[in-house]
Amino acid sequence: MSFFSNIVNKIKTKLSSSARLIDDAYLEELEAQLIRCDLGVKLAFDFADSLRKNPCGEQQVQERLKEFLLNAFGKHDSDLFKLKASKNQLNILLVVGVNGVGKTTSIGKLAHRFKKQGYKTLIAAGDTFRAAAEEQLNHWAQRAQVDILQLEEGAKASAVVYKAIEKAQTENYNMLIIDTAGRLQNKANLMEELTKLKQVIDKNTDPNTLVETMLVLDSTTGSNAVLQAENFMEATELNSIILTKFDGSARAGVVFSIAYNFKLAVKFIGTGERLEDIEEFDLNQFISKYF
Ligand SMILES: Nc1nc2c(ncn2[C@@H]2O[C@H](COP(=O)(O)OP(=O)(O)O)[C@@H](O)[C@H]2O)c(=O)[nH]1
Ligand SMILES: [Mg+2]
Repeated sequence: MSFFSNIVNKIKTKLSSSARLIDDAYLEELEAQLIRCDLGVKLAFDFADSLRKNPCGEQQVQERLKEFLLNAFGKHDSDLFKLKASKNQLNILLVVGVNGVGKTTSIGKLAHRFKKQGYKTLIAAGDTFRAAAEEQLNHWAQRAQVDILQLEEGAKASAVVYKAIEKAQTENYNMLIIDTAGRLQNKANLMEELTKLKQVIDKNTDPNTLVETMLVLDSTTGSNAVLQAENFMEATELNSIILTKFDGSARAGVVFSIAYNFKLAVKFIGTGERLEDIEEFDLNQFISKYF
């Protein structure tokens, strides 16, 4: 049974009334279930409200939710979820997120993916805080067979980013993916560093460069992912999301919650630990799969 029919059926079993039109008790239970499924309070309330204003029978709830989500995320703009990279320009992906969400792994997978698509790809070891981080990124660079830029121990992340951009420009790379630290001495330091890295990028690139800050979120953390998104948005402008660990206990709801609350599109989904385990997000396919 799919994720959303599951929600609707749970409500049916709980409310044994066979009322044909949804009532207040039904709507309250629906809101609770949607929140439990990580769709977020705002989306759950707004959807219930739309049913209140324009009631329907229980049978139609699932279809109405599907419609609501498609409308909310721009039925006419499925492009929203697509990374607008092109080989005719330099594309820079600044990958941010807390420790352990899967930044380095996703960078390895993306590098592999873009290389296969014909991009000249460089990855930059911007997580200079943990010694093991560079080694791990190196390992991924080897697996993906792409070049890596790293500086001597103790170098600053901003220096890594500066050098990487310089290398990308002079050696005609068209894809640069930058790893960053997920934790520094404290949150303020981390946010300050990310702001600085973004400034270095903006200062050293021309308007023909696509610069995309991608926040990596672990889908298994549910609503905690939403809090992380809020924190990072305070520090820097985010452009999109990479949602990892979507294999196993997939929590589809969080995709919608984030997109709905922050108008941030999930562009890639990590589905495992292998090099190939990353997919481009496809809204229509995603909704069909879960309804
Ligand atoms: N199952 C699964 N594990 C993942 C995925 N992405 C990352 N991981 C695992 O999550 C852990 C942390 O990943 P890492 O890339 O080091 O996170 P970082 O600290 O954000 O750089 C590692 O054990 C990865 O193998 C995914 O899509 N699926
Ligand atoms: Mg890492």
